[in-house]
Amino acid sequence: MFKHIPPYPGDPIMSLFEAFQKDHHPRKINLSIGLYYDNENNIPVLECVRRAKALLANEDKPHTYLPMEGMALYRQMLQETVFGKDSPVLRDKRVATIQSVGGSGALRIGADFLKTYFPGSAVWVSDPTWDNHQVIFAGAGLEIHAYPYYDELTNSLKFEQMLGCISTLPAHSIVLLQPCCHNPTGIDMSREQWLELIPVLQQRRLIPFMDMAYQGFGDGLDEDAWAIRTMANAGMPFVVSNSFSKNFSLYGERSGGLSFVAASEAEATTILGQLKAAVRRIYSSPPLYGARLISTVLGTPELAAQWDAEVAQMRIRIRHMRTSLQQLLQHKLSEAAAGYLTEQRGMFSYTGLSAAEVDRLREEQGVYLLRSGRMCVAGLNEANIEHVAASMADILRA
Ligand code: PLP
Ligand code: TYF
Repeated sequence: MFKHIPPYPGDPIMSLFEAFQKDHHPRKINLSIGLYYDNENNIPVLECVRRAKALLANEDKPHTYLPMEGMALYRQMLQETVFGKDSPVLRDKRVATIQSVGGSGALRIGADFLKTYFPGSAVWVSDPTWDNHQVIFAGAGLEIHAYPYYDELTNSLKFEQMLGCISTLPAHSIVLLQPCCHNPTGIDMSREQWLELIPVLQQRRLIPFMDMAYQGFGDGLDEDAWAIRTMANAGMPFVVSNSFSKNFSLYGERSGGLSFVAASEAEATTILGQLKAAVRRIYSSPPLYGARLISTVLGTPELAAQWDAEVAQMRIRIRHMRTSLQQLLQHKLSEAAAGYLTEQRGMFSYTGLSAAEVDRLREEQGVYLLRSGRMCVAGLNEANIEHVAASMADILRA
């Protein structure tokens, strides 16, 4: 019966992480998958989450179903986190938000929705982008193209080519953008560049799809949402997917959201209805526990302030690791241009290392990067950074 089914080769990032877990190298260091580790090399349980857990354990509420669109308080808190408390689009009730199964679930429900209501539209993603963007949009039956983004020669953004490409797209094309901490390059658009891009998106009647998985890891929770809020103020329709996996360190609880910014309250209500229908067709309703934890944190001012401070701690630690690695590399390789490390933002950096160099780092030194040269900077700590720098320097010198 099932003989014709071909084997699945696996997700390259997850497969590499599994190989890391099995590796017996005494000094192995995981800089591959996007996980935030603290300086003691642990995936943290945030203190605000720990306190929310204690509150929930006391309440001992039943594990009932959530509605299709998710928990009301979670959705409200999510909207305020993404769009800002005083957002005019929230005040006008022009945003339709559902709780999603992680950021990935938001991308998929959004992709399905767009495929249904804009059947002729293709999606444009940055070159390169997170592999799963392609997988998820292709899974929804959308045609995928790439716009220029990363310039290998200068390890920076090809903004003019990017803008040039997007300026030629047909109306209703879907343009996937990352508002902060670009995965995989770590290279973000500047505010000036967003201010050039947004009118093009608006005038050409394109559909921006803003995918935010690292809010708070760049410059701050509000700062990182600046492009989203600027688009909201421009009075244009767009889509936002967001994930709390990293900034709450709640990866496995699958907590995210999908928001459509519409032209009116009535339009937003209709969209919300169709998003609920989409959820019902696939998984009926989203998971409960992550939403309870996050809404408890964000709905309790003291815990919300603590979250903000803990996100700041994670952001500052990542920045510190960027500066330290840069200094070590510059010291070891006077000729090395390690400047990219502090120019790039968020968990990832594109190092410019070739696949062959990445293979040598892994095989000889136990240092795991993605073969694209992407490094998860959040895997560095005071105890392993010297080894990483020495290993990179050896390989770059050879
Ligand atoms: N979008 C980007 C750019 C990501 O890097 C990730 C990472 O996991 C996601 C979406 C998906 O988030 P989640 O893990 O919550 O599904
Ligand atoms: O890019 C990353 O490493 C993160 C984590 O299928 C991730 O976004 C990687 C692969 C995957 C899901 C999440």
